[in-house]
Amino acid sequence: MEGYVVYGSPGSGSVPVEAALTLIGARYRVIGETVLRDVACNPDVFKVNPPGQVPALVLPGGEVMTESAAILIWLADQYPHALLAPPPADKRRPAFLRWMAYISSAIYGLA
Ligand SMILES: N[C@@H](CCC(=O)N[C@@H](CS)C(=O)NCC(=O)O)C(=O)O
Repeated sequence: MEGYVVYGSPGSGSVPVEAALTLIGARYRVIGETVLRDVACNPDVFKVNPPGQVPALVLPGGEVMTESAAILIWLADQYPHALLAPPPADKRRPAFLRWMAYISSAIYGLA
């Protein structure tokens, strides 16, 4: 199977995506800048994510996902063996979704 492609930068929101892929045991490669401010100047990023932001994740089938919370929830659901999140029927699931949405919408931007 062809692996994932992560568009990112050290210290950016691509770090948890890379961590999740590592814990899952998935094959992936990273395309990115060593300095976060250069992300906004990287034409490769704009090709996959027109707002020019990372993280962006290219799935093995070619689809592109953006938005950290969406990517992390999707990965957790695709690979339940990695135990990255409570499964959909788990009583802890509502709190998990609540915090994923809150962190990405209310806290991420503060950094
Ligand atoms: N809502 C997005 C925010 C992504 C974001 O702000 N990424 C930053 C890096 S951590 C970025 O790409 N900044 C460059 C820019 O906005 O030009 C998410 O949760 O993934």
